[in-house]
Amino acid sequence: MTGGEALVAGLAAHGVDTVFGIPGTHNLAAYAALARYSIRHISPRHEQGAGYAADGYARSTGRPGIVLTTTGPAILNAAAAAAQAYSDSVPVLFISPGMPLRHPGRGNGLLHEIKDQGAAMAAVVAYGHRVTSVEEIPLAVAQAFASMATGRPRPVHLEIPLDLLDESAEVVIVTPVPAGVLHAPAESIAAAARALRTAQKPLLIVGGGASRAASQVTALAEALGAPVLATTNGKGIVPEDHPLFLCAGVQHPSVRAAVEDSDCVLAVGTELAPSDWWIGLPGCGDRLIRIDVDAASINTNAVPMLGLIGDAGTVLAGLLDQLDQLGTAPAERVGSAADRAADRAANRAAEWREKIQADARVEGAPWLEIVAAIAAALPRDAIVAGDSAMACYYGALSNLPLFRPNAFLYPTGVGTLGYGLPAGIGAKIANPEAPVLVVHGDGGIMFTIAELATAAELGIALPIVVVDNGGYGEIRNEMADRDEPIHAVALGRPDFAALAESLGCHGIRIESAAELTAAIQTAFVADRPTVLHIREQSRAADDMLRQRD
Ligand SMILES: Cc1ncc(C[n+]2csc(CCOP(=O)(O)OP(=O)(O)O)c2C)c(N)n1
Ligand SMILES: [Mg+2]
Repeated sequence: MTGGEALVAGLAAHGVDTVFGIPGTHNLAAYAALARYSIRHISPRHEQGAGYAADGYARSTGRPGIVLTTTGPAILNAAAAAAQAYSDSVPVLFISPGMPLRHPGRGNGLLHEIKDQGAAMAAVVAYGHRVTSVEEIPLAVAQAFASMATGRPRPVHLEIPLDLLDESAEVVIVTPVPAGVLHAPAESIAAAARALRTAQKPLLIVGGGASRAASQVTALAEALGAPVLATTNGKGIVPEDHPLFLCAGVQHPSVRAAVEDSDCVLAVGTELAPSDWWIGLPGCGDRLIRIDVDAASINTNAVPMLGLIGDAGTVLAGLLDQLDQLGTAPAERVGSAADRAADRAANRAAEWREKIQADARVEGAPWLEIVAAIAAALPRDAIVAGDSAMACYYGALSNLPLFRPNAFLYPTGVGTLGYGLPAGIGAKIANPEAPVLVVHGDGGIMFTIAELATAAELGIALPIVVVDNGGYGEIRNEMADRDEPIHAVALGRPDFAALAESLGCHGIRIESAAELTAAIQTAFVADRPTVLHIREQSRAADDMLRQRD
């Protein structure tokens, strides 16, 4: 086999069905093999788009997304996507050729040569590896998959010297070894169960690390009568109309108050990071139990009284067993007493939900009409891919209810722009039956606008809502808040509908929130993607238009 075929055979052996990439002079041997192994190739128009699409594919399936680029600028174009996937714990395998095996590495000036490609990528992924023989390629692929399937899922970069892709050798394809799960010690689980059982006012906080443990999370919340908060990446793990669910998004003052009011807080699969806790996490270490698959995270941002290192699903199942053995408090065990305990829990949750959702409505006020119009068009199994725009983090995050894990694909940690559209494409490719919707600001969508052409080529029914306030609204507001000159934020108001049409999509100008619901419903069954362009009327928007005059 050539190195290119060894790579592709290795991917096929790991069940890869889709690759997002762009061909180039240095990766042709890999492209030659793709078709032979029936792997679908998607052609985003920029490598950054390939990276975000693979991220959306991975988040929405739990299976690694695969990116294939050529050398130098091509793989560097994907680096922001690798960093985003790293910060949000998403398994994406970035594959690129590298300079030839025997290469002095001191600036020979080969095509696409950069100073240290491997080091640049190693800086933003869990690990990067450069193979040194064709025979090693299947093993390196297997190692990458094993790493992404064990512990905290994070991206990997695999570099294959460009001459090895064309070289031939006898290779042995390495097939996957089923990954084990990480268990917390039984005595820690028992201690956690006792603390939770004796708590009068327990609270759960779930993050992206609990995505694959949705049924256990809901069962635990119900067993304890504990209300549930979700971080951005935890949105949808507990269906948002569940009586014990409080809110997705933990940036609200009343969320802090709810944490302060609880006597035992269980945080599952979350870093408790400032990118979620914008106004800070209240001190709660003495009442905090954490479950995390990553030993390095168990004490990060808050040192818990009890840390359980293990897979969320396994540890939660263990906790449920222990709680069963402990039984309920005798007075609450039967009949009407049990009903009263459940009522008390539901009432406590309802009180907090009201307070937190009131905060969320104040924060999201300018976007509530749009968000409600979107909500009215979304079936229960919908997936929403958002961008770092105010309509998403002030509007949709806490005010748009979603009902399945990983239903909200959003660039949380690194907070990149240009994520939503390609991530939505990746999710739709992976879940053709599911309704997938994209929400973008007018600034962020220009970062990856070229991917409209990709979506059009694929003929996918993908509504893309562009909330246009004339520029970088968040940054404009921050400049205003600092009493500093407002500049470099106005972007004019491109005709996004016409732009969409020119790239092969439908494009519609939406004049009112009322029109939006019906337009989204039509877009969900259309023969191609639809850009829904909303020109927002707001102080920020007027202000930005004036600047352009
Ligand atoms: C890659 C990248 N570059 C720059 C920024 C800084 N930034 C954060 S929000 C923002 C404005 C985004 O504008 P838009 O998408 O229109 O959303 P709006 O703030 O108007 O709601 C900018 C420039 C960023 N987050 N990511
Ligand atoms: Mg904007």
